[in-house]
Amino acid sequence: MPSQPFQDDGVVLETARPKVKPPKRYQVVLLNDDFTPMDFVVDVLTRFFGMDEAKANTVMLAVHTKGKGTCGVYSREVAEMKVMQVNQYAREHQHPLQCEMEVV
Ligand code: TYC
Repeated sequence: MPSQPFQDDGVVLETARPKVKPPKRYQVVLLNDDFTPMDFVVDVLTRFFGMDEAKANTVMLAVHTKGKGTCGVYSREVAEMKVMQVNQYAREHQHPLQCEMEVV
């Protein structure tokens, strides 16, 4: 049995500080325009954002009336991919639909 059972060899213990911040999140938004057909926007929302028909209709009408609307919130990489896919799909179909991402 040592004479000093709590001898710590001079080691100083400090409370650990968190070294990393949680990663930022990004919302993917659709912008309204006067030319993209409503049916096409509903197709985009079901195809790329996993919405059912009813939810896609609600979001499409919100974008149509308010000018802009959120499709979902993702990591930067996933949000970038969705924006690229939606804009490419819209161009392939000759629609001016615009999709963007914004940090939350
Ligand atoms: N405003 C379009 C129309 O009346 C429909 C529309 C909705 C377009 C949402 C884009 O992000 C959009 N045909």
